[in-house]
This record gives sequence, structure tokens and C-alpha cells, in this order.
Amino acid sequence: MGEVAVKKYTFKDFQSDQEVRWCPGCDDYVILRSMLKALPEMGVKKEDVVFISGIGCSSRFPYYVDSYGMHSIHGRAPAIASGVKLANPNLSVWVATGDGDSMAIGGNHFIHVLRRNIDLNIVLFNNEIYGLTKGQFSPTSLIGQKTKSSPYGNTQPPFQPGELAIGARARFFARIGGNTPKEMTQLFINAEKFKGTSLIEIFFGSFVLPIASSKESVISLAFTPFKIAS
Ligand SMILES: Cc1ncc(C[n+]2csc(CCOP(=O)(O)OP(=O)(O)O)c2C)c(N)n1
Ligand code: SF4
Ligand SMILES: [Mg+2]
Repeated sequence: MGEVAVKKYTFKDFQSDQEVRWCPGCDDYVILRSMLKALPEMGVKKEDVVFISGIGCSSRFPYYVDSYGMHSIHGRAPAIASGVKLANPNLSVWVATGDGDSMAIGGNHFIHVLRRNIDLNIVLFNNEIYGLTKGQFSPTSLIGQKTKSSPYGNTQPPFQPGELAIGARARFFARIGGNTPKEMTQLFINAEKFKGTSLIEIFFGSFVLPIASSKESVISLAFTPFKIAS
């Protein structure tokens, strides 16, 4: 029996009808747009695309792609994604995860999914902070970085996700800046072609909403990027 040709999809075919709830200006939007542009180029049937996430701003990603998906458990997306892929190897399975989700609570799952090299694609949104919970330092926060949980500056040295990935014997690792949609789109396509676990770290800043007593101060502070102490 010959192969059935995959329909040519467009950006809109993968765009969901859900309201996007990220702060205006967040690079999560760039990642989403780049993914929506990449998906139609992958030659994968829409019903075969699955996004699994943990918890965090970045982990809202599956809502915004019109595909199958699961907003799952903090740090555990790699385990769930591995199960999905093993149950049906024809699926294109993606993990959307943050630096807190994958480097802190999910660190153990993260290193072992890379070591196992199951055919998954992991998109690591590294904004060097816990964005959703309003700005505590994460394992990738820089020394001196002032956050809600380190008002005098973070004292703990950060992980480099790439070094961790190499230590865990990852076969495909790429690191790219947040505001690079064209290159990011191509990277996603390359990741899908790679037969094994591909890890794409997207490196960007977060505008973290600080806890504030009045609505006005939340709005005025919402667009102030966190400061890194000198
Ligand atoms: C078991 C558990 N512990 C802690 C939390 C609180 N929590 C929610 S998201 C998050 C960190 C998210 O940071 P990150 O993964 O970097 O995602 P971002 O919001 O920056 O995209 C934490 C600690 C939780 N939801 N569940
Ligand atoms: S808190 Fe940070 S990571 Fe979350 S949506 Fe806002 S800018 Fe993006
Ligand atoms: Mg983060």
C-alpha cells in the first residue's frame, strides 16, 4: 500500500481558539508563532501532533496549539511524553517546559529523558526565573540576580542547560535567543526530523509581574524587566 500524502497545512490550521494569557511583549509569543509556522512544514498529520507540558507560563503552550496535548504535572512532562511516544511511535511528541519546570522540580526526569534518547522534541523556555509564580530565582538565574526570593541578589551559581544536556549524553542540543523567529522555526523543523530526543533551549528575559498592592502598580511594574545586580 502506498503512503497517503499529508495535507498541506497553514499557520491557521494549528492556531487554537484559546485566549493567550502571557504578558504583552513576552518572548513566549515568538516561540508560539515560530512553532505555528514550523508545524505545517514538518509533513506530519495534524492529528499526530501532541504537546505535553509541565507547569509554568511556558507550560500553557499546549492550549495555544490546535493539536492533542496535555498541561500535566510540574516537572513530569518528559515521563508523560515518553509514555505517549511509546504507546504510539507514529506521533510527533513535543515537550514544552520552563527552566524551573525542567531544571528544578523536574531535573531528574530531564536528565534521564535525554539519556534514554526516545524520539521526543523538548522546547526549553529559559527565562532564568519562575515566571508564573511571580519571579523567584530558578536554577538558571544568574549570581546577583535580584528576584522575589533573592531581594539582595541570588548567591547560587546557575546550571548551563547545555552542559547538563551533554553530561546526560543528549544527542541533539541547540540554543537560540528568544527574538529570532526565522531561525527558531527552522530549528523546530530540524528537531522534528531528528530521530531521538532533541533539546532546544530558548534563552530570553521575563517581565515578571511582581506582587503589588494596587492594580496600578501591577500594571506599571509589569513591563519592567528584572534587574541583574552588577
Ligand atoms: C508541585 C508544585 N510545586 C510548585 C508549584 C509552583 N510553581 C508553579 S510554576 C512554578 C515554576 C515555573 O517556572 P518555569 O518552569 O521557569 O516557568 P515560567 O513560568 O518561567 O515559564 C512553580 C514553582 C506547583 N505548581 N506545583
Ligand atoms: S511572567 Fe514572564 S514568562 Fe510569564 S508571561 Fe509574563 S513575561 Fe512571560
Ligand atoms: Mg522560567
